[in-house]
Amino acid sequence: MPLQIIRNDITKMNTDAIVNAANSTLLGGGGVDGCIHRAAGPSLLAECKKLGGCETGNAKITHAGNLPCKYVIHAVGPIWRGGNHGEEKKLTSCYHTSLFLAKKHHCRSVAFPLISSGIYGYPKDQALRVAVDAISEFLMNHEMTVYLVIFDRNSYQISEKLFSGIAQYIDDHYADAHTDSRAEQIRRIRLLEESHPKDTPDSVVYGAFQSSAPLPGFTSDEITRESQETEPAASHRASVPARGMAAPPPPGTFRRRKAGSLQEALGQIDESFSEMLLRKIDEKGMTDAQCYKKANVDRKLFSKIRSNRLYKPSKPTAIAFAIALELPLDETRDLLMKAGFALSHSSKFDIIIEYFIENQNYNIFEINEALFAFDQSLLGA
Ligand code: AR6
Repeated sequence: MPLQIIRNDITKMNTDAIVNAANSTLLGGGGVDGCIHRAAGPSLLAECKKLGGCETGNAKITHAGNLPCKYVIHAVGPIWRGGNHGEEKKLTSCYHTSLFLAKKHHCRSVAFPLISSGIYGYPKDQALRVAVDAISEFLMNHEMTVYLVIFDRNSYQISEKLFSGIAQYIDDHYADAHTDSRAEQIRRIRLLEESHPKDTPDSVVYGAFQSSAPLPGFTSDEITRESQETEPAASHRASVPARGMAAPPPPGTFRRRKAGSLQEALGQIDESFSEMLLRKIDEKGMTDAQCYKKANVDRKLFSKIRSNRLYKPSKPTAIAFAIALELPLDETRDLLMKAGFALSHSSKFDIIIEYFIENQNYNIFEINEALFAFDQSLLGA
């Protein structure tokens, strides 16, 4: 995953470089600076003494002493003076300068603390925004794995408006799903069994669902509705062949066939996740790189998905692509279904995703900020 937000002590990070939130003397101090110098040992200070300090918004690199990383990049963030003294520009410059220094030293992975958000008093939600924007902008044009390391829960804040908007949305939707009684669940299973009787020996079921159990959080009604809704769209899609392959077979979520050879059976598989993804990238007029970068997905993983038509992504990866493609909810569900997943109101993670899609906010990094704030897995891979 090109950008990850994680909780850790930055001195424990085994990345090529870690970034220090230093002051302009570069001679050590409190906060993360103190932790890094203590963990690195005296050789770090000895090297810093030779650097002649550093201006605010800039960064300098040293070796890392006893730390597990190879380099320490000492970045000097701005002191918060109300926001009208070029703080944002200087903070952005800290991230960009550090990232370019890392690149120059062939680092493939870098870990940042939230620069300026401690002793220097930068409001935490704004410091996070600047960090995520600056790093994601860099990642649009460069290959690197960047970690934003959050030391303690209190040092991480998303904007109050966003937080309360999501909390309200979760409250409204989570409650619904949890009112389902056991009787209701049994009723749904029965319904599904009626619409999808158990296989007889001479028949086999192909399609998005290969078992008679509904996907977690998916009701049989939803499945029926889904199959009705997807049919016209799927027949339209059938006329657009996926790259390098024949047009997908005719639509239909459930199809019942006489058993034949395994090879014959496998030939009947619907358009796969990978095929649908590539088709949608083309339909949106995006390049592959634009899509996987917007999805916060590593280039190598994307190549695997592209070259293996039966690749099965994790749910966060599948959703990441739906976000990158800016798909509305119904199409997001279609794409997820190809990977065997659904969106459910029994899951906070799913509700948060739904919140962003309904609000047409497809900024994956902002979504990840929110997911992290609610202790959920992040999107991408
Ligand atoms: N790992 C990761 N993050 C940490 C760690 C750690 N071990 N320790 C603290 N943080 P700060 P600043 C977080 O105050 O605001 C020093 O004296 C912390 O929770 O370290 O840029 C320098 O010498 C906060 O979110 O840096 C400068 O004089 C973030 O790191 C001045 O402080 C930054 O907090 C720089 O102040």
